[in-house]
Amino acid sequence: MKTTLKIDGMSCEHCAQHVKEALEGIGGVKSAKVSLKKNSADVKHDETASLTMMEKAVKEAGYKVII
Ligand SMILES: [Cu+2]
Repeated sequence: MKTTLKIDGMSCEHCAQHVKEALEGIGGVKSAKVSLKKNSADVKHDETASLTMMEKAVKEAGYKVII
């Protein structure tokens, strides 16, 4: 499965890296490709990783998922 998230609050590559690590720390997420330029994250995951979990992880890292 692949989910594209819109991320708010990223201002540099470190932010993008934080978001990537936060998303990849979720069980069920295989990889996360974060684009600072597009303010988005392409997340490859299985059915155990929910959108709610992704939102929570991004929020805990200090950023926001825009729905
Ligand atoms: Cu930053």
